[in-house]
Amino acid sequence: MISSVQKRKQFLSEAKKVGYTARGLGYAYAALEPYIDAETMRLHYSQHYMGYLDKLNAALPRNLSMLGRETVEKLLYNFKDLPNNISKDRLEDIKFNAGGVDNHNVFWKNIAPNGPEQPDKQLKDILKIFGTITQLKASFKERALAIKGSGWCWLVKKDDQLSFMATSNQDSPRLTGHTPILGLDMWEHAYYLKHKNDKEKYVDDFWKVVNWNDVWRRYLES
Ligand code: MN3
Repeated sequence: MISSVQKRKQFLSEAKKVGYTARGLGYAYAALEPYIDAETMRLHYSQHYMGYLDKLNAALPRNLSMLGRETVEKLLYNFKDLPNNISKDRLEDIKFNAGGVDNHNVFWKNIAPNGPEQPDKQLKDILKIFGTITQLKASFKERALAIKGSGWCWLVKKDDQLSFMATSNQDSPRLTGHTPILGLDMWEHAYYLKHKNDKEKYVDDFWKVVNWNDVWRRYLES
C-alpha cells in the first residue's frame, strides 16, 4: 500500500517542471471556531484542497510551457490560450481543479480570526452601491442560497465594476475575466459537518470571520 504522503511526494516530483504549490492557511484549523469548526477546516484544507492541487498538477501536460501560467490565477485568466492539442477531457480536468485550487486560495485568505468586524471607511463607501453592509450581506446570502448543487458565491470586480456572481462546481470567476474579491464556498463539504442542512446559518457564520482587510487588498490589487 502506498500512503497518501508517498503519493503526494510522487505527484510533487512528477510535477517538478510544471505545476503549482499549496498556499498556507496562515492560521490554525481551530482558529475560526465557533463559526467554522476545526474538523471542517482540517478536512477541507488537507483533503479537498490538496486533492484539487494534486489533480491539477497531474492533469497538466508534462511539456506544458509555464509562460503566462506562472500562477494558478494566470492559468485561469489565460485559460483559452492553452495549447489546442490538449484533449477536451483533460482541459475539463485542468479547469475544474485549477478553479478548485484558486477558489480556495481566495477563500482561505478571505476569512481569518480577529479580522475587523466591518470594512473600513474607504471600502464601506465603495460598497454603498449595494446599500448598507447589512443589505449587502442580505443580497449576498440570497444569491448564495439560490445556488443549486455545488458552487461558489462571489463579490467580483471587472472593468472597475463590482458585482455579485455565482459559479457552479469549481468554475472560477477569472475564466470570464472577473477578479474575485470575496468568495464563499457553497459546497456541502464546506459546512455539512457543523451546519448540516442549515445553509443560512453557515452564511451568517461566514460573515463573522470575513477578513475585510483581505477584501480591501484584493479590491485595490484588481
Ligand atoms: Mn471547498
